[in-house]
Amino acid sequence: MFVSVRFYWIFILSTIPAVLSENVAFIIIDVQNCFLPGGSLAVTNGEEVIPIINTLRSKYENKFRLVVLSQDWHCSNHISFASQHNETSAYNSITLTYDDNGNICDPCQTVAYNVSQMLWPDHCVINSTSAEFDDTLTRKDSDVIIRKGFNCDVDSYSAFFDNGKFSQTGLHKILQDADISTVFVTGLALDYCVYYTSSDAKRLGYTTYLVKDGSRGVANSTSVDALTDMASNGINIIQSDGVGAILESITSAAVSSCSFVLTIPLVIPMLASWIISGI
Ligand code: VGL
Ligand code: ZN
Repeated sequence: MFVSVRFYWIFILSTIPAVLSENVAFIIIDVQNCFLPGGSLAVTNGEEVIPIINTLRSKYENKFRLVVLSQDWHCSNHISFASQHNETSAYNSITLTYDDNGNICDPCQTVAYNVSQMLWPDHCVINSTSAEFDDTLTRKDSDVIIRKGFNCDVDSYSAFFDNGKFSQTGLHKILQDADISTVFVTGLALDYCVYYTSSDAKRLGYTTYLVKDGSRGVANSTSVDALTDMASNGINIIQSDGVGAILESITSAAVSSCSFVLTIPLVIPMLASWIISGI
């Protein structure tokens, strides 16, 4: 009896950290050499996101249950590279056609999906230096790395799905398995991969915060459009100095639900043991 009561208390107390720790993931999109100064698809001022992301990590590391880094990871003849299309140059858009299995076709017997594709300079080729994360970006062994865009025939702006929504990267399952309900998204580029990832996160049901100063866009007009669209879809656009207060409010909500949840297993046995022992 003594042993089982002791195990009971150990079990109850061991659940406290799990109930108290926030269900929050910090998602860092594509902070890779190819998108930084000197890279083939350098985002203007892209390097400015690095100290902001590193500061958020160092200040709130213990508040993020998961830190996720996505990595654009393309075959050398990727369909999104202008070099693979004779008549069209980079930064022009084309339409790609896919059959009902999600295989690219041209010509197609029947077109099942049309996917608009912006053509890019060659970038982030698998295993190249260009695809590596920036050296100064803080990283840990526990970071979750999500590679995307390695199917040569379809692009993948979002860290959740490819652009045709033919396949998942596995990120949603990883977040679900870790019981994540809130995500903070940062990185490059605001008007493409950050925008698509945040939009999918919100659609998948996560409370989504886009940390605006922790992100930079390829172009101003597409960045403005992306921000407007995200805001209208319920994504919270915030600055990095607002992250602390949001995490605090998530913690206090967790503390009150923890106290409530623990009332039954803690108070009832306590009262019972008082009654039994005649107090
Ligand atoms: C990206 C264009 C092409 C991005 C990736 O990370 O935003 N943009 N590939
Ligand atoms: Zn890419």
